[in-house]
Amino acid sequence: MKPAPFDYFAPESVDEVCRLLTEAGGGATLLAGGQTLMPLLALRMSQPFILIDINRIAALKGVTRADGVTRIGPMMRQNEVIADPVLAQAQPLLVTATRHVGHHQTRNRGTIGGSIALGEPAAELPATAVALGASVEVRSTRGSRRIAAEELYFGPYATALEPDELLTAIHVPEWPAGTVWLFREIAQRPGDFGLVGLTGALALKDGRIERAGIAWFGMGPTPIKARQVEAALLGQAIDTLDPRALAELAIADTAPFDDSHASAEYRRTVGKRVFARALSETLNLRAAA
Ligand SMILES: Cc1cc2nc3c(=O)[nH]c(=O)nc-3n(C[C@@H](O)[C@H](O)[C@H](O)COP(=O)(O)OP(=O)(O)OC[C@H]3O[C@@H](n4cnc5c(N)ncnc54)[C@H](O)[C@@H]3O)c2cc1C
Repeated sequence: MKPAPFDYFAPESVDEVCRLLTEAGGGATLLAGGQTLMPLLALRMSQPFILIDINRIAALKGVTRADGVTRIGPMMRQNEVIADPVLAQAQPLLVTATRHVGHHQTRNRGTIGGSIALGEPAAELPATAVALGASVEVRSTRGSRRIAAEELYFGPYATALEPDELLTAIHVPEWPAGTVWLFREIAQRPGDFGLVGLTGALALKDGRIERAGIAWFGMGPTPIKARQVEAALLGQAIDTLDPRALAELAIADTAPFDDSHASAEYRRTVGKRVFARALSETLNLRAAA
C-alpha cells in the first residue's frame, strides 16, 4: 500500500519546524528516522496532511556535557549513540539499552528522540530515560518547556507532547562514580521488543545504596518506574539485601497484561526472576571486581 497524499517540508531550523507545526494546526507529523512512521504511513494508519522531515536540522544532533548533565540531540541515530565515546563514559546504561533497540539496519536510521517521543511501552529507551531521571526539552511557537521522563508517558503511544511541540533535547543526569547498572531484556528474538524488560541504576557508597533508579518496559501500558523497590533499596547495605523478597516489591508498581506473546502471569513470574537475578549478579560482579 502507498501513503495517503501529504505535503512534504524539510526545514533547516527548529524555528521553521515550530512555525510549520503551528500553521498545520495538528495536521502535521514529524519524520525522524522513519523506522516506525514509514510503515504507519504505508499502511495508512497515519495520514498527516503535512510531513515535516527534521533530518536536516544540525541543532538537533550531538552530545554535550555540563553541570552533571548529558544533553543529547534527539536526531542522533541509535547506532551513533552506541558508538559515541562521550556517551560510553557518561551514560553507559543508555548505550547498553540502545544496543537492544531493533536491528543494526533499523538503528542506522532510527533516532533516540524518535524512540523517546513515540512512547512504545515495550521499548528500551523510554524506560531507561525514566530510570535515569532524564527530562526532555520541547519547543513550539509558544516557547520551550521541560518535561520529566516519568511524567511524559500516559499510555501506549500517548505522551505529554502537544501536537505543535518538537522534542529538541534529552537531558540525562550523570550518576556518580560507583554506580552499577541493571539491564535485562527477555524477548522472543534478538531485536524484538521486550516481553519483560528491566533497566536501572544503583549508586553505591561505602557498601550502601545511596540512590536508585529502576524502571520496567513491557510490564504495563507505559514505562513503569519501580518506586516501591527504589524506596526499599535506599540506604540499605548491599550485604543485607534479599533479592527474592525485593523482587515482590520490584513488580508491585507494574501492570502486566495478556497479549499474543505472553500472559500477564508470565510477565509477573519472569519479572520477579529477572529482577532477583539482575540484582544479585550485578552486586556480586561488583563485589568480585
Ligand atoms: C524491524 C524493527 C524492529 C524494531 N525493534 C524495536 C525495538 O526492539 N525497540 C524499540 O524501541 N524500537 C524498535 N523499533 C522501532 C525503532 O527502530 C524506531 O527507531 C523508533 O521507534 C522510532 O524512532 P524513529 O527515529 O525511527 O522515529 P520515526 O519513525 O520517524 O517517528 C516516530 C514518532 O515519533 C515522532 N517524533 C520523532 N522525532 C520527534 C521529535 N524530535 N519530536 C517530537 N516527535 C518526534 C514522529 O512524529 C512519529 O510520530 C523497531 C523497528 C523496526 C522496523
